[in-house]
Amino acid sequence: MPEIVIMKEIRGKNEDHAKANRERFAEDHVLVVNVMGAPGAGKTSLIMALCKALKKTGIKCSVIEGDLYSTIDTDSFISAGFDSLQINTEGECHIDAAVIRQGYDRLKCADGVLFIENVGNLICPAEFDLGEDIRLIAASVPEGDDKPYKYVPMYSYVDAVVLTKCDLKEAVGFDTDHFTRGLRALNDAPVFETSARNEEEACGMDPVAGFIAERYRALG
Ligand SMILES: Nc1nc2c(ncn2[C@@H]2O[C@H](COP(=O)(O)OP(=O)(O)OP(=O)(O)O)[C@@H](O)[C@H]2O)c(=O)[nH]1
Ligand SMILES: [Mg+2]
Ligand SMILES: [Zn+2]
Repeated sequence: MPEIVIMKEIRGKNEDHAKANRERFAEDHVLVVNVMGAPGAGKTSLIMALCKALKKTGIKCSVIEGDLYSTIDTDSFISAGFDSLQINTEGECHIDAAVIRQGYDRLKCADGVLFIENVGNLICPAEFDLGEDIRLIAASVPEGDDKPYKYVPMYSYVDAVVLTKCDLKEAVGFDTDHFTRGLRALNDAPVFETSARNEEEACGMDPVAGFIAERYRALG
């Protein structure tokens, strides 16, 4: 049974907790990647593929999972041999910096990459700095190529965009140029195209893992 932290309330100002987190992550030589996206966008599948790719390059990965209820995603990471801890928000549609600190203090993440899978939601996770180094959105192609035009705060907030489920591009008529034009009106985050339907067919992961590994090595 994985350890679960229940998120109760926001204690104090989120920005103060985020600042303290950022200092602590830097002291511990931990690169933190906040993975956001809609429910079912493929966040867990993406993080799993990235953990495996980074492990091959000798980088240790841990995962904090944020969900309203259940330990389904944490169970997957523990089964795959990665340290993982579950936060259950019991109704809240985002996680905040204070609860991340509680989870972080229970995981031994030093000298590695920590992925945080945020609650599936394209709105308020963009209002809660967690103290992370990289804000990454998993944008699945079945959601449609118009999302940067509609979910402007989220698409303005991110440092990297990973298009997921690219195996479904043709089936759903996803126009990458239209998507990218909408994104470019907001920011210049790199866009990666991936598919993680199953392990054998996972593709496009190495450039994303390379982007994260480069940032990790830049910590010194
Ligand atoms: N076709 C296809 N399906 C995918 C891909 N990645 C994930 N899926 C499927 O999409 C569903 C959701 O994937 P998850 O990785 O659990 O998505 P999530 O964003 O973590 O979901 P929540 O945590 O519930 O919000 C699962 O049925 C996956 O098998 C992909 O690249 N291609
Ligand atoms: Mg998930
Ligand atoms: Zn919320």
